[in-house]
Amino acid sequence: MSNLVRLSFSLEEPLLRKLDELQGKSRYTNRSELIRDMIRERLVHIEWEEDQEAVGTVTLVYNHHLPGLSQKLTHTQHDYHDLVLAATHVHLSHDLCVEVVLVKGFASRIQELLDALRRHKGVLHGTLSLTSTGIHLA
Ligand code: NI
Repeated sequence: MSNLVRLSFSLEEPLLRKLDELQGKSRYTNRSELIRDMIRERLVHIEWEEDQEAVGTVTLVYNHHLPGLSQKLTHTQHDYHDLVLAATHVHLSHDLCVEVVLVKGFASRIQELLDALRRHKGVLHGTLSLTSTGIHLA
């Protein structure tokens, strides 16, 4: 772990109140923890903007009764096999399935995979949760 450095900086009073509100809502025990996480959050957004390598999960809810849909979704994942680390399928109900795909790769290609999966008829919802490989955050 890196050495801690103490620093001081100036903030307008209303902004300081907002910071303390954020700390209260997020249940951080002190401002330093909150500010550290805010800096990391910004760094991760810059990684995405610069299309660096990212890690994420694609979650799809779909109706498996549509002819060939499961096969099409598998086929699309094979098209992006260099991104896919793992996939888990759960039968949600008689009709519906959820599939969670763990991915690692350039942020833009992960977004491409999500778009390609969502385009298939019968996919009711698809989301992407993107995070960092963590390499540039330590
Ligand atoms: Ni299923």
